[in-house]
Amino acid sequence: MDGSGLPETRSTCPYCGVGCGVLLRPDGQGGLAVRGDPDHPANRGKLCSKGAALGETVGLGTRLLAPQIGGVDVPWDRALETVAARFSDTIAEHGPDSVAFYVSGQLLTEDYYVANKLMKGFIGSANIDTNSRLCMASTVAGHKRAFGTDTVPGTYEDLDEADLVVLVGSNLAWCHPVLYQRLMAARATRGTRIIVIDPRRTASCNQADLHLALAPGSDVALFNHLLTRIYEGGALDKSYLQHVSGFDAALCAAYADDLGVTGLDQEEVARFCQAWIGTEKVVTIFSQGVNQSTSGSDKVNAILNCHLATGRIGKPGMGPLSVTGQPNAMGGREVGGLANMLACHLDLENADHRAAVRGFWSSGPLPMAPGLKAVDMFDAVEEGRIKALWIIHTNPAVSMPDADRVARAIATCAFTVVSDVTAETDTARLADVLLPATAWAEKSGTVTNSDRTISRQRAVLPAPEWVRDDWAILAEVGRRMGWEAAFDYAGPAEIFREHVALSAIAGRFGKDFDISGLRDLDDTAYDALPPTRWPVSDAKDGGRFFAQGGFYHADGKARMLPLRWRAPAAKTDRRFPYRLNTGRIRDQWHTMTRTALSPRLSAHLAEPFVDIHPADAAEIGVAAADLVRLASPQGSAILRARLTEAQTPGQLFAPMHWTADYAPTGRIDAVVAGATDPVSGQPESKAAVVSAARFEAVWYGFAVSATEFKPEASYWARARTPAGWRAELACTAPVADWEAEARRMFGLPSASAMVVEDVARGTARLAFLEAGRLVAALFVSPRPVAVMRDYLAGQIDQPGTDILTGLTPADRPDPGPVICACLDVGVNTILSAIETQGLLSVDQIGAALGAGTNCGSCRPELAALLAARVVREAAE
Ligand SMILES: Nc1nc2c(c(=O)[nH]1)N[C@H]1C(S)=C(S)[C@@H](COP(=O)(O)OP(=O)(O)OC[C@H]3O[C@@H](n4cnc5c(=O)[nH]c(N)nc54)[C@H](O)[C@@H]3O)O[C@H]1N2
Ligand SMILES: Nc1nc2c(c(=O)[nH]1)N[C@H]1C(S)=C(S)[C@@H](COP(=O)(O)OP(=O)(O)OC[C@H]3O[C@@H](n4cnc5c(=O)[nH]c(N)nc54)[C@H](O)[C@@H]3O)O[C@H]1N2
Ligand code: SF4
Ligand SMILES: [Mo]
Repeated sequence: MDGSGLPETRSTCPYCGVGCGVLLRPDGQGGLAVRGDPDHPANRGKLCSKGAALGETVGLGTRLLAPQIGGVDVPWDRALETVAARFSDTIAEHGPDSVAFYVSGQLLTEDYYVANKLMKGFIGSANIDTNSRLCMASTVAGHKRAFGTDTVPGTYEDLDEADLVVLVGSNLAWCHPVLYQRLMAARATRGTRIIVIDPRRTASCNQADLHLALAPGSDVALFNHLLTRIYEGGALDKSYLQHVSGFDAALCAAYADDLGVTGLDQEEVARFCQAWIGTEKVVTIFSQGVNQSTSGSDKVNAILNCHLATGRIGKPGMGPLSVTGQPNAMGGREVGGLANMLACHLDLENADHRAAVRGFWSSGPLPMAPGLKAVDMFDAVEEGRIKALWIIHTNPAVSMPDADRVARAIATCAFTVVSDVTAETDTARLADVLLPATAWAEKSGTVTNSDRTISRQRAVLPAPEWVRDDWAILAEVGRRMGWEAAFDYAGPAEIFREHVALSAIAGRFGKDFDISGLRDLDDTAYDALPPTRWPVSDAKDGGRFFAQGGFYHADGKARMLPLRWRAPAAKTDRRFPYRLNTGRIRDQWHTMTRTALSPRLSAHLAEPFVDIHPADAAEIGVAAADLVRLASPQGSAILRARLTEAQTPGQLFAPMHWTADYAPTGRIDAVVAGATDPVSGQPESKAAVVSAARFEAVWYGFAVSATEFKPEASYWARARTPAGWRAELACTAPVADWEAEARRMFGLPSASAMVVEDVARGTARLAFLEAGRLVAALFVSPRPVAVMRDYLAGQIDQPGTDILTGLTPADRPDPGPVICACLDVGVNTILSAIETQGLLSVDQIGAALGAGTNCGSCRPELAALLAARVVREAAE
């Protein structure tokens, strides 16, 4: 309970793998107040902008609220019968490998456990794969090759104790903001040094001591070089090396590799190596810049090689730390959710393990070989080899590489089921059957974060009448397919207990994933389960791994691997001269089905963009705010140009988030090829090759509206605002009658209109009023429209008399795009306070404006604004 008298419930944030604890207080009308849980070890009360805005995303406006077949609402009984019958019939006719599940690292452990049991245990195929293939597969493969198991050796506490933290292919400031804030706190108290290894300058570089902008894909060469320097610098831990095999071969290969391919300055590399070698307490954090590569597994092993050679692993303040992306990426690895894994870290290809699991489940024979990995799975769908596909809690028509082809494959599959919470996703539109799932705040279960901490997610909102939990839908289909006893679960606690019992068997096989210590958890204890780091057994409790060796290969040793750098699969050439990098922005989550519901989160970056170096922009004749058309052999995209020296010439960066609902030409995976790492099967989402050209529009527009609207134009991107919607538009076709066009777009046949048209200049400004208040406005120009966007969005529902200049009245400055999402402070407000009040630090900005004082996610950007000011002053 807190001061308001309403009960608060402890739960876990449903976004990133930091796994922050949240305290949720329902308002009794479907709304939710959210704050950080001060007692959760992952965040100790902190939240980032996305976590803090969770309350804005629980509305039912976009929810899928009833099962559908062919777009028509049907009773659950019919939907479930259809799914069970179609899967059973397909298996009877074409065998178990003709069906597949494509699931998600956002499923709860209990959901995931049931999905895996149904496919591997009872359907008898290993064709279950997950979006973790696009995310963590290279780390899983790297860990298994080095350690003999998929274990993260360290814990978050290591960040508090490290003296050097190296971020490799991780934009921690935006993607794991609460961990980043924890690192900043450690830096403030102990001066932790930070080195970022990333081809572009990111928000994570703002507080870094060194940024190595290496050539895309060249990480193996850099870490191979570090290994040779470790050897020459006398930093080997010879006594630790008795726990390690493969050192000589790894070192030989490292010497044979070519540092030159990194394109880095020798002196910078020397500084990096000196820092790494000279600092015992070093943590290397790595993420998608490492994993999403055709040499992703090798990149992971190149990093692990250096930690193994120095014995800097599993000890306080040191070790490799793979940060997981999704809230339950780790839990999915525990239940064996990938096509090449068995449950509880047991091995699909080990006959004893299979026999043990089969006995435990009382199932039929388990598949002996790995199933189809994500990219191969959708290839098989396209070729008609998969004839029934069930997609759960993921949006592959947006997030898979070669996304247009994947969408076509799904559309042509003989039978596709999609379980989602959102009625209209790009994937859901292609399904035969839609199954409505309970959403995050309505469902109950567990998730495991990046440092192996299992946390409870607890239902606090009443579920809409016709939605069901993912585990319950899967179990019901299992029962209807004829396996009543195996799927007869009363609730998530019972599933969790079964998972615990299976982990005890894994423990007896000597596996690391052992949570048998939780075996006596009754329903009440499960409900009350505090955050618990595994392993939890009579012999072990939640600590670090491998400080004294104890690896999981048969000889008990870790393996160092001989590695050689390999270039990304796609090569730039005259037709496709640019390297396209993709990734995340601070305030959107993946395909935006939840974060885009929040006007606050939508205000940070309101449309899809491509970051381009000014020299490249000049080359193709692109100015700031122009639109750019990217094309690859796979497809094309149109994005807003942002000119920035954060990019290296020849390289572009675009976000992964936009969908057909928010910006149809912004779906960046339409241009990304499906090349995969031969070891992990993970696609190379960060190194496509593209051409880039100015998109020649005959007019550009900016629109605001009180009600939802979907423009029709060659380019459009829309976003929610506090009072309605805003949109950017551009088109290659001229418009004859702007008023008619605007009325149609806004759905306002009879609102009173104010229209100012300058036919000679090709500009038009239109405002629509109802009862004297502004309901919509459109600004059109043959050049990208220069109006005060945030000011205009704020004029909806206001008297709206003199807005047609598109500029703010002198006494009402335009706040500009939101930097601080929590306190709603715009960039112009901050810049003007820096100027007029002479602010010198992030804390001073906080004191003056409040910005950066709540969740802290924007502090790196505030620091960057200050730094830009200093640079300008220096130049003046
Ligand atoms: N705001 C927000 N946070 C999120 C998510 C989100 O959608 N939004 N998603 C979550 C998920 S599922 C994940 S997986 C994580 C991902 O978290 P991150 O991996 O930190 O995020 P990304 O932006 O995908 O990529 C990280 C960086 O890799 C760099 N990179 C590209 N190529 C290379 C290379 O060859 N070498 C190196 N060293 N770096 C390279 C990119 O420039 C980019 O800055 O974020 C999680 N957190
Ligand atoms: N180009 C490029 N592509 C990428 C990446 C990249 O860096 N670059 N990153 C990749 C990575 S690391 C990842 S993790 C993926 C993420 O990509 P996706 O998994 O496709 O993205 P999400 O938007 O998280 O999709 C989750 C879906 O589940 C639905 N949902 C939400 N809650 C529930 C629930 O409780 N039950 C059910 N059944 N459904 C629910 C949401 O509405 C949404 O449709 O994208 C990958 N794609
Ligand atoms: S860092 Fe932000 S998105 Fe990640 S778990 Fe914490 S509050 Fe959620
Ligand atoms: Mo991810």
